[in-house]
Amino acid sequence: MFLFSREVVGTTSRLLYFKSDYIVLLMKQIFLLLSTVLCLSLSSLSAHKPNVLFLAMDDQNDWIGCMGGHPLVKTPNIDALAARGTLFTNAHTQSPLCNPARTSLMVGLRPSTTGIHGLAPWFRDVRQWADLVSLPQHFANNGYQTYSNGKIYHSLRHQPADMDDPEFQHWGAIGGFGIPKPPKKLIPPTPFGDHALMDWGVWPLDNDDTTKSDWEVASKAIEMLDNMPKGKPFFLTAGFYLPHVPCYATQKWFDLYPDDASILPKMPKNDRDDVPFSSWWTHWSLPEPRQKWIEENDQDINLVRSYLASTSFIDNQIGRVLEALDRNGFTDNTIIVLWSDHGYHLGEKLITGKNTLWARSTRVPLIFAGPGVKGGQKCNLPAELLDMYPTLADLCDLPELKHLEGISLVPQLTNANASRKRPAITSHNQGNFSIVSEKWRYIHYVDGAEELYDIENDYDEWTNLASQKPDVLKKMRKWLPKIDNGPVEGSSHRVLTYYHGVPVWEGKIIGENDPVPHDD
Ligand SMILES: [Ca+2]
Ligand SMILES: [Ca+2]
Repeated sequence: MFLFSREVVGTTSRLLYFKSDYIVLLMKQIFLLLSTVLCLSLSSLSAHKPNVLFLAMDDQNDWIGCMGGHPLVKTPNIDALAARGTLFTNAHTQSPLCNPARTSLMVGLRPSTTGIHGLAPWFRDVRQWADLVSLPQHFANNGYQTYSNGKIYHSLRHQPADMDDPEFQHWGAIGGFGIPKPPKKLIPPTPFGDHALMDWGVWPLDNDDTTKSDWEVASKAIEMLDNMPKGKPFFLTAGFYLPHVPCYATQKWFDLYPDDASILPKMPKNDRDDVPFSSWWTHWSLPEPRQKWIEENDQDINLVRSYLASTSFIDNQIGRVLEALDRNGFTDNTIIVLWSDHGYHLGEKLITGKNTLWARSTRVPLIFAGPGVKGGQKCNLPAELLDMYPTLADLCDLPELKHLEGISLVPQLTNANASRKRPAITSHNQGNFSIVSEKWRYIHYVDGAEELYDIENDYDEWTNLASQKPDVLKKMRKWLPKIDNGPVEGSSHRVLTYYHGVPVWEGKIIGENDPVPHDD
């Protein structure tokens, strides 16, 4: 219309032209003004969004002061965080193994859905899951700057070159296991090939923590906080490697614990007499020594003390990062979440390591603190690491992603007694599940064998009640996931399959009369 007016000759039409030109200009200005207001309000909205500090421990079981898992453990910084936030005392991993556990919590899907059961593959290499929006990507898509330090994914420590959509926008410390490393292992050769990671003890000897890789993970996170650009909210991670083996710590952390049997967990020698034999299939042959080897080689006190020392050292690193958060004035507007990917046995049920469906493997620390989280709460309702994704999205008012399999814990973060009907479910390879309610742990193995523990009265899960409580079994079985996918293509390491009644561990058939490896 305006263009047409321009082409008409004559005073009236010229007037029309000027009028219309003025209107165009006016509309342009209004549009500009509106866009500026919109941009300003969006950026101020995003500037006021809470930051997220995502803190991870590796293979940390419930031996944390505020969780009561070990009477002597010293974790003052984690306990202080729990005291000003909400601690989930009945939180469980979705898998007792790094890759499936971490993939699950980072993409919000169960291992029994993705088929990621082993230490391989990396989920982006699976065509079906390559484009999943991970937790940090969801934050990046909504105006956050994302920062990675240390171990968050199982094996990803830097940005893959061929990836358009980065896992994180900024990469800090890579970290690593057992760095610095002693010139040779500190303990005697272990079964299953004397694996380099199966080691523990005082190292380095100079009592200097600053050369340790987890010190560097904390330091880099601190440096990022000290230099954080203003104006955009951040999602910053610090993923620590300890207390994953090798459990090396300096002498000062060992000095926190007596060098005697008082630090050992209780472990009745006959504890597996009432447990199905198929429980052995989930950890059939592994580098982690059985308790028999540990005792024969006089390593029980040494291992437990090394694990406890490592936990206290990591607690100290967490304290350093929290101090930097505070010093930079971020504490009031930052949601802190602390988690571990799964637990670890230190002799209970006659083994060391993970890969079981019992409490020591599945029960993990899970603490939230910050805006929107009530302080000083303990929530005993079941919670899953899978819930972190929808919870953080909910707390930061990000768009809801319908495909996520977790449930937001925001109701419990404001009221620890808010109703939650779903139990916590852990799987370890196809067909093996643990289901935990407030009162019970139910375990179902791939061959149909079952266990049941009254976790309210039998915290250590010593007495299998499966044969005595048919009604409870019936109720718990209803929670077995309907989706139970086998290992995805490319799966390897700690993969168990079971076809036509034949268990196969890492590609080798487990014979009906085969003795348990390294146990006899
Ligand atoms: Ca782990
Ligand atoms: Ca028992």
